[in-house]
Formats: sequence, C-alpha cells, structure tokens
Amino acid sequence: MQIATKKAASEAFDAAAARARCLKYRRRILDISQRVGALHIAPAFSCLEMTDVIYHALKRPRDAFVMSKGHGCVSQYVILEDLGVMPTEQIERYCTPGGVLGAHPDRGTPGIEASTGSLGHGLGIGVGMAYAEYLKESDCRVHVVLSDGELQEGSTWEAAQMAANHKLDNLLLFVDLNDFGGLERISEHHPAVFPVLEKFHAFGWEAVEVNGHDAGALYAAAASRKGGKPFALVCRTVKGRGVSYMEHVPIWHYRSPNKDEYAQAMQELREISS
Ligand SMILES: Cc1ncc(C[n+]2csc(CCOP(=O)(O)OP(=O)(O)O)c2C)c(N)n1
Repeated sequence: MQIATKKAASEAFDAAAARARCLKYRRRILDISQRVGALHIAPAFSCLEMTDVIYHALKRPRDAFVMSKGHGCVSQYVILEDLGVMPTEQIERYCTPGGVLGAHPDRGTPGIEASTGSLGHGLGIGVGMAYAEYLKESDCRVHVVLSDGELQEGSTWEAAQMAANHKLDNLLLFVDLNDFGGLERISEHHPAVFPVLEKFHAFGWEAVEVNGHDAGALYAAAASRKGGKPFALVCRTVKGRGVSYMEHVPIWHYRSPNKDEYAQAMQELREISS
C-alpha cells in the first residue's frame, strides 16, 4: 500500500508551516508544564515533529494513533488542542488535581485511542489494531510512536514479528531514536539495542532512517514506502530538542524549568522562529 508518490509528497506537505507549528507547540508544552512543575518536557520535544506529521499529514479520520512512549503524550495533547479535538480547559488543567490529563495518556480522553505509559506495550496494541483492520479488509492505517528505551523490551520484538508474519503494511512505526533512556545513554548501557535499522530489516520490515526533526523528510520517507510489509521510520532525534540547555542533558527527562530557565527557553524558541 503506497500512501503517496514522491512528487505528491513534496507538493502536499508544507515543511515551513510544520516548523512554525512545532515552535508554537514547544512553547505551549513549556507553558502548561512549567506552571505545574510537570516532568517529561524533553521526551515530548524529542518526538514532536513525528507526532506533528502524523496528525497534520498522515492520519485520516478513521486511522489510529498509539503514543507507545506514553510519557511523551504532552506533545499529543497540544496538537489535539490545536486541532480542536481536546478542549483548552482540559489542557489548562494538565497535571493538576481534578484535571483529566495526566502525564500518560488515557483512552477515552478526547483524541486518545490507547492508554500507555507502561513501556513496551504500544507496538503490541498497534499491531492488534492493524491486524483487526486487515481482517476487516479496511484501508485504515495505524501509526505508532515508540521510544528507543522500548527496544529493550521483548514484547516490542514479539509484536514486530507478528506484524511481519501478517505483512501488516497498514502499520507505520516511528522509532524515536534519541539514544537516551530515563537517565542513561542507551548506546553505553544497552549497546545491543543497536543497530536498529538492520534489526527491523532482519525482522521482515521495510525500514528507513531519517532525521526525526525534519518534518518534510519524515513525510517524504513515509510517502516513499513500497508496501507489502510493516514500515518503520527510524528517526534520529535529540532529547530536549529546541532548548539549548535541555538537549542531550538527561535530567530534563524529569525536571521542569524554574522561572529564569523558563524565560530563557521561551526566548530561544522565539529567536529560532524569527
Ligand atoms: C515498563 C516500564 N518500565 C519503566 C518505566 C519508567 N520509565 C519512564 S520513562 C523511562 C525511560 C525513558 O526512555 P525512553 O523510553 O527511551 O524514552 P525517551 O524519553 O528517551 O524518548 C522509564 C524507564 C515505565 N514507564 N515503564
């Protein structure tokens, strides 16, 4: 199943608009997180462009999306708010007592199709959804965003085999390869996770490597797939992307900026836009 030709890809996707949106989303994520001291800002910045491309260019109304790295869900929340799916009143109460949006996504909240947060289960959920669509002979697709930490989970590779066994070419997997777990570098502490691209090929997938912060390249890669197999985009990313003091600095998995750090981050995210 081919989703678009290369020519159509460059015509159909406005990469400059995506860059502007992602700056706006980074500011919104900082805004709603900093005021309540919420964690997981850096993980959300890591997967923001792929989530943007999924929602703004790939996902049709009946398609599905699973944020397997559930702790990256604030990226999903701000996009769903922008699309008018998630009410601003809910976003404003992110991670507050009485609010419905916590640090991991819950199915049933507007726009959320899978409950995740316990890592290593999202690809299995996505494969189940894709297999159900295949059995129904529908043309619906399933998109999954998975972290490189989840590549340490056996359940991820079981799901990858199941997808290959059934040639689920309605499944698009975005692997957020930022080389960090919670605090450790994956290439140092779990080096056998690599090489990733070759592993997906060995598991019977079509797979390509791409700059995970280049929305135009992400879209073009998704559009270039040949079909007949599940498809993985191995996305090279930077954890904390967009704010200088967060990039590659593991504590920003957990920390929220103080007032001065917040002001600097907002300034940087404005400067990049001008
Ligand atoms: C099964 C499971 N074990 C441990 C955790 C705790 N935990 C939360 S995030 C995280 C690691 C984050 O690294 P990664 O999964 O690579 O995501 P990134 O933020 O780097 O994109 C861990 C271990 C969890 N959520 N689920």
